[in-house]
Amino acid sequence: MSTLAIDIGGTKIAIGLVENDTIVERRQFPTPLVQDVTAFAQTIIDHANEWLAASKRIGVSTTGLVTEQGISAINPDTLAFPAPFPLAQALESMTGLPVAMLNDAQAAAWYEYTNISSSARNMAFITVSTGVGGGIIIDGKLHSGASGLAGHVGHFSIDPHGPQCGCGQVGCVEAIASGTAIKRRSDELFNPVISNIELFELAEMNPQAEEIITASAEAIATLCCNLKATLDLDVIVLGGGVGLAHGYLQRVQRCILQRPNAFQVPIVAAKGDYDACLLGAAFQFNKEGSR
Ligand code: BMX
Ligand code: ZN
Repeated sequence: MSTLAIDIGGTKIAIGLVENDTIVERRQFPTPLVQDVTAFAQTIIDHANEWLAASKRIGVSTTGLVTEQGISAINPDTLAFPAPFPLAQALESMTGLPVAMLNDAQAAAWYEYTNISSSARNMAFITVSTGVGGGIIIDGKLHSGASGLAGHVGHFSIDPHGPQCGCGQVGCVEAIASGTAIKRRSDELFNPVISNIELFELAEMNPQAEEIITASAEAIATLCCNLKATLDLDVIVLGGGVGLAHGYLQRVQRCILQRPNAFQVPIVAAKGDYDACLLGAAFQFNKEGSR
């Protein structure tokens, strides 16, 4: 059965035609303004137009808190949904196809869990991208909580003197470690400004660039150890543009190894690579998974 998969991130939207858990067609485009839900849905449909006839259903994974009423922002700096943004309803009425929707990292967590090559029962997926998102699997089940908020681990406040987060707290992991936070610090240091990809390349010979990336990796390591202490996880899966950048996972691993044994947790790269959230968008229809 063909599924039109849509992954809405703070920076880009990826869409794909997914058959048997494989992406057979894929494209991406910058995330448009989130104001008018019909216009937003129309932009997505326009990009997916030639795949619609083949699609039997639509799976969406999106940044933000997903409820029956729509999508809302926990951190409007990541994507400022005018809450609640009824995108599933709009897509359903405009295409006539059934639509299912989950938070992006929750969707990826479920996909990654059913594809992990171990007997893990308790797992977290963490994406380090525009924001820092998370999805939690407890005893083999996706745990989204009564309001859908569970897994928003980017908003663990870990430093009372840290930077302000768009969610209203101070010192959130997201405000320290996300691609947005990295870019903000990098822009303060480098003139002319450089991209995060250039920052990672520069880090090999520039200690200031390395320091910015290490601060991010340290915050993610703290998050991993906090999650281990809270949920006794078997493994953590890392994804996202920053999470999968060259050498980032190794930096997080090195920081974790400096913590007490009890809080150490294995960390692996997402099987779905940069498309873990897109695959998760389609995979949410497999409620029982394959394990
Ligand atoms: C934010 C939050 C999460 C999301 C995470 C990663 C919003 C709009 N988003 O913490 O719901 O999972 O960012 O999002 O509040 P991404 O856009 O970086 O993939
Ligand atoms: Zn926050």
